[in-house]
Parts: sequence; C-alpha cells; structure tokens
Amino acid sequence: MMTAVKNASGGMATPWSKARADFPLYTNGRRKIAYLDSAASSLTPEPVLAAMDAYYRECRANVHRGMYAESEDAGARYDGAREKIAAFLRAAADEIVFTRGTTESLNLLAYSLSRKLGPGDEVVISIMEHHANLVPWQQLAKERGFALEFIPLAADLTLDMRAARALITPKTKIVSVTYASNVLGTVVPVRELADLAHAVGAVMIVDAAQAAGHRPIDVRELDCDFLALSGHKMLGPTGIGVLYGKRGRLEALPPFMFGGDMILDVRKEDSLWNEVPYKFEAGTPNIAGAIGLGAAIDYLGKLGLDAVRSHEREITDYALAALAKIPGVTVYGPPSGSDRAGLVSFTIEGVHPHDAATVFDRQGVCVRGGHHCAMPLLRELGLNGTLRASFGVYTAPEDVDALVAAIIKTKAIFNV
Ligand code: C6P
Repeated sequence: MMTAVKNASGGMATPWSKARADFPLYTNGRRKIAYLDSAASSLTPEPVLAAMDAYYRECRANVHRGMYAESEDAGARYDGAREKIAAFLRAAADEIVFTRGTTESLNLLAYSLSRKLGPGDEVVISIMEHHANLVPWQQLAKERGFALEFIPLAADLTLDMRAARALITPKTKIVSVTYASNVLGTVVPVRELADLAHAVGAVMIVDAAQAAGHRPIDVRELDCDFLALSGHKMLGPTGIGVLYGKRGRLEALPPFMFGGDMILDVRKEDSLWNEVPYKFEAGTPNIAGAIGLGAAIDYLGKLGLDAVRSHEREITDYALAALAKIPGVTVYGPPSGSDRAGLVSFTIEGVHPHDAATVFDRQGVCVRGGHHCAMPLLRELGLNGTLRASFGVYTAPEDVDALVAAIIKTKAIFNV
C-alpha cells in the first residue's frame, strides 16, 4: 500500500505525485496549476477517458434495445460498470440505479418518498446539508405539509448527536444526512443515525457526495436504506451518479420518471414497471458516463481506498498546520484529531472570499470561494462565505505550499 513519506524539505514525497502523470489537466493543461477544488469536481485520469473513448469507437450503440453485437457489447459494458459500483459499495448490482448525480438521486428520493408524507410527519436533516439535500425536502414540506427538522452543530462543529437523539422521534419518517460536510469537512456518524432512524421505523438516506471515492464505503455496515453519490467527485466523468437502495426499499418505491426502458408492458390505460433498478432508469442513459465511472472505480481500486484516505488525511493535516501559522487566517472545521474529509475551509480577515479566490487564480491556485451551496450553514456560522481548498489523490504538498504563497500575496495586495 502506498503511504506518504516526509522528504528533506519537510513536505511529502509520495508515489501519489506519480499518479499526476495520469491526469491530463497537469500534462496538457493551459498552465501550471495547484488544483485545490476536488470537492467541487475531481480531475479525471487517462484510463477513465480511454474507457469512454473505447465505447464511442468500438460499440457506439444504445443499451438494452438492439439485437446486434454492438448494442450487446455496449449493454455489457454499461451493466458491467453497475457490477463494479455494486462491489465498490458492497451492494448487489440490482441495488444500483444510475442517475445524473447526487442531486438527481436525492430529488428522486424526496419526490418518491414524500408522496406518503403529510401533516404530523417529520423529515430530519442536518444544518450542514448541501442545498441538494435541503431544498427538495423544504419545497416538498411546503407542498405536503410535513415538518422539516434540522440537527444542529455542537460548539466544536461536529454534529450535535444529543440534539439528534432528541429530534428523531416516532414522528420522524425520513432521516437524510450528509456523510461528510462539503464546507467543514465534518464526518457524520451515519451508522449511529441509521440506528436511531430505524429504531423509530424511519428511512435512512446518506448523501455520500463528499465521501465516495475518498474512503471505503460499505452500505451494509452503514445500514443506510439509500445512498447517493456523484461520479465527477470520484475521478469519474460529469453527468453520472448513483442511487443505491436496499432492494426491498427500491421495489417499494414508485418510479420518479416515466419513459422507455423502465416498463415491462404499456397499455392505453396503464403500465407495468420493469424490475429494479431499470424501473428508475427511464430513457437512454449516460452510457459512456457509466462506463467511465466503472473505470474510475478500477483506478481507485488499484490505489486502494484506505491508502487514498490516508493520503488525503496527511495532505489535510499538512494544510491545517500551514494555515495555522498565517496571521489573520481562520479555519472552520471539527477539532484536530476528528475524522474529517480532505478539505479545509478558511477566511482571511479583511478580504472577501471572492476577491481572494480571484487573486489566487492569478497565481494558478484553484479554490472555491463563497457559500458552497450550503447557505443555511454559512448563516449559522455567521459568515458570508469561506475559501475552500479541497484535495484528491493527485494533490501534492507543493499545491498547499502554492496556496500558502497565494494567501500571503493576497494579504499584501489588500494590505491586511
Ligand atoms: N458539492 C461543492 O463544491 P452534484 O452537483 O449533484 O454532483 O452534487 C451535489 C452535492 C450534494 N451533496 C454534497 C455534500 C455536495 O458537496 C454536493 C456538491 C460541490 O461543494 C458543488 S456545489
């Protein structure tokens, strides 16, 4: 297994920097950059591009429809990717639904599950949720009359589990939480929440957008009923994602979209749905995207998810230590020693995050600045935004060094 080792300059010389050669943005990119925006979207390695290219060149046809070799080949690659994702999550292949991403997976769940909800029912989420796991519930709550409850943060910016225990009651029908916050990096004890949810008969949903591809995930161990992820955040292409659901839960769920491939029989007056997971895959799917995601899983499998996690943790610790030394920089996240995702949110006193991100860009440092699609959380923290540096398998200590240099330059420009 690959691990990071300290080099003479105190940085980390790793076999990971070799992985960089696989990512064309470093080799073909327009300029030399420190890519520190992996939480928004990760870079894509050559084998993923090659797998998608091979589909377009070798068997460009639709899936599950044609009775000829090319279509069958395309179908085998598409469903082969499903098998890989199932193994990756320790699920069964028919528990894997392809979607466009986490946002679509969560909307599918919100619309389908809330059909049975009404006044007196409660859906529990956390204050850390990305808008994709907040706005659908909020809007459907207004339509159907159920209540939306928010688990708050504890003072140390971890999830307040005491409050969670009080909020999850027999009125709770759904608990839907992020595995890892895209703003704070806080990792949520999802298994504990799943136990609380199941004790009152509620459905447990996990938003794994910031966890998948960064740590091993075993859906049986988490005991979640549903889990959502995005391919583009785990070295895969854009426009492809996954909804995992326990087989029985998927079978009980009504379809969200209607059209081709999701039916067994259609008559003028009614239709019969296809079996899961196809019941949820109406229309021609993102075939190349699914194949690319399968290749991303192969790539991550070769690196080893435990090793990916330790690498990102070491880079995060390196960044936290470096930022702690800069006057005027405040970092927002759980206390040191806590489990956390590979990202660091911070502010520079006297500089708006958007202004800082613009100066960083001129130094070739790519970060995200703003509310990170989690406005209720930012309001709770009393902030109008943060800067966020986020890491991936290809991140090297020199990227963090470039960030530090960019912060110092920004402070000089703004005279703070
Ligand atoms: N967060 C970020 O920069 P999509 O856009 O559907 O692939 O993922 C939505 C989503 C859901 N949950 C969490 C925890 C997320 O972080 C995201 C996406 C990106 O933080 C883009 S806003």
